[in-house]
Amino acid sequence: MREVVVGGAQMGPIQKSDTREAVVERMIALMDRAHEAGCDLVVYPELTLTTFFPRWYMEDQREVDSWFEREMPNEATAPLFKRARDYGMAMSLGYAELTPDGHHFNTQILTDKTGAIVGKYRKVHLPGHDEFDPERSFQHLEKRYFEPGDLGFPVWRALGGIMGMCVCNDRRWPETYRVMGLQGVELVMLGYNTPSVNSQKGDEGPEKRLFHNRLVVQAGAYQNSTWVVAVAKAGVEDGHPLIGGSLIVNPDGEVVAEAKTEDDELIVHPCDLDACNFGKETIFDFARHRRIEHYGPITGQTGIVRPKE
Ligand code: CDV
Repeated sequence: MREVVVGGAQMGPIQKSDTREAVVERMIALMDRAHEAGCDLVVYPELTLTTFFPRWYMEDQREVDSWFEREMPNEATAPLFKRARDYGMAMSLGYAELTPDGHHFNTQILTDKTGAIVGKYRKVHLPGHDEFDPERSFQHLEKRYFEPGDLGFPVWRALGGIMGMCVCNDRRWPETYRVMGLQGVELVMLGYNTPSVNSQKGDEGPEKRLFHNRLVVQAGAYQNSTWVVAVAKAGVEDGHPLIGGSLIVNPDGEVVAEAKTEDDELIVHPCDLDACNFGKETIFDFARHRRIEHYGPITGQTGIVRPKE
């Protein structure tokens, strides 16, 4: 048995006016609860430190950059890293990263139990659009503010297992999990900010959105025989609702823990990484069963190529 006690630290809403310091206090309170629950690892959502700013259209690059972190840890997050170190707890959190040479990424990191950053992932599948879209009921400007991640889908040996990360929209794409699955991933950490209503389809509301959230996370876990921890930023941010529904899914695709609120809430589960072995050695033994000679279109094309009429 290789057990990692995992805490999914769902965050309630963060308003535009909330400071990073105030958010970090809330994150530390969740970490304190995780420590009491015996967690080895605590996972925070996508863009944990601020409101989901890509819903706001901005033209002034200085204003855009004010939502980004130039270093990690920094002054605002230092107390969080210190508390994690004091507890000997690993953590994963998402933030907007501005690199020294001026690149903008939607990033998730993993620290070990000493607080050292051992893994970095940059969101590959950026949803939304890059110009103001009057047709939508609200904006989703990730393509305006971020570049697609340039690190691929790496995995890391940490906490006695093989760990991977992705961010929000990545969870809807089977390729995300499979590339990590092909590296033997045993626990995928991800955060999300998912609006409760589809901005292009008003009748797609929270029930459907929560259904899709479970569907993709459960499928990704089962088809790659891995644990997945999916953590929301939830609730109403400056009038814009986000779904909750943070969940932990086992390698059989079953939900073993799920958040009940849209507030700061901790979900916990002891994840035995050895539970990944059975699926990886039987029905999803990739080496025996995958037929790569038929998978060319997956890496060879993006859009649909329909047969001729
Ligand atoms: N932050 C996100 O990536 N949100 C998307 C929305 C736009 C659908 C998501 O996949 O949840």
